Amino acid sequence: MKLTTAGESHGKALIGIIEGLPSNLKIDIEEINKYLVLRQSGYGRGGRQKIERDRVEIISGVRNLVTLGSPLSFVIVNKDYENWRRVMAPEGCDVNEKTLTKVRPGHADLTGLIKYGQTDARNILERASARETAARVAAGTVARQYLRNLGVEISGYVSGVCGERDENVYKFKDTLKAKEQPLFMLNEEIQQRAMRRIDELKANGDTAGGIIEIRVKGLKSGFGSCMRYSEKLDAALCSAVMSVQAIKGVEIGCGFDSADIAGSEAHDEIYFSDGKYFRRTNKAGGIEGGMSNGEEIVLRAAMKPIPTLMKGLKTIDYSTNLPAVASNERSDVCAVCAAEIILESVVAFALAEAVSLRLGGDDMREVIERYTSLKG
Ligand code: EPS
Repeated sequence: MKLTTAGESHGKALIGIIEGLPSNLKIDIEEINKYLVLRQSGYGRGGRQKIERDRVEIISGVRNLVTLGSPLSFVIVNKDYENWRRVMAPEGCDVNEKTLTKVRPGHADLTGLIKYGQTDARNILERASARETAARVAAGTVARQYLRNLGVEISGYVSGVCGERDENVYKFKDTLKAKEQPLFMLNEEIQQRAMRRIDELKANGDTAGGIIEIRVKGLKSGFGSCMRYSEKLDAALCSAVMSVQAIKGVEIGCGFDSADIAGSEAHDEIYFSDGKYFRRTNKAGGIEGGMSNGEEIVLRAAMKPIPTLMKGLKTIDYSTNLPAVASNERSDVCAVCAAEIILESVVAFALAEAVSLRLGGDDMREVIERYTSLKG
């Protein structure tokens, strides 16, 4: 299974092509739209989200809401394009308007300018922008529907915003309520503090990052590989998560904490009962030896604060190399809820890839049969 995305932030549309889906997978378009709306939500989002009303249009690969086995392609139109046509139109436009040379520290602007031989960072930021993640949410929701046929569910919540951390341990079913909350947090007191922190940062022209926890329930053991490093499941998940704009760290299970504890405390002892292997703890986060072990997958990621600050950081003007204040027009103060939805989506896609690598299958019924017959 493979996903290609295309599209500029203020261009005509975002596009995705998913290759390798089996036939006979039922597609729920309203669920894709639900996740697109959720990606736009959350406390701390900026003005752009008032313009966009993301909805997917499937172009190919599906007939009467069922996949054909051919590439599934889709479009999400950028409503803001109408305001940007005169500076973004591929058919011809004014490239001297809306230029950006006061490069933003933390964004792709400066490195992209040098690498791609450009003089206007507009030609970099339009693609580097996190707007691209709308396409990954649409594709990830298709992957979620594929996994649901196998009994695999994905959830998650925000466990920290700018230092306001929730260290409580939650059950999978508790995490399902997170999206009803303004910051997708599960502890009301911490959420209130986090919202106040966002308000303070906004008033100061600043931005916030956060921590997101993703959970996967119901995946049988043996997905990934201990034989080929390139197919290790933890590596695939971490790669997918790190490919999301603004993610700077990721851990599975105990992650960084496991470096500080003894081996006797760091591993999950194994038991057998009623014909099944099980553990009473899950410090491994559901992955051992690069393979799923049948326990819940637990993954945490750190999102840095958004690099477009209304107060502007010190930088240089690329057109003169003289000192300047970084460009800003509008920005999200905190997009940690968006990141939560995006991470669920990229995790879903990476898992669907791992399942399809092991089980193959041209027809969804074949995939279900093969999955059901696995011991794990
Ligand atoms: C982004 C800048 C902002 C964000 C954008 C990512 O867009 P604009 O420049 O139009 O205000 O809102 O994210 C989205 C548009 C989105 O849909 O997530 C950036 O520079 O990365």
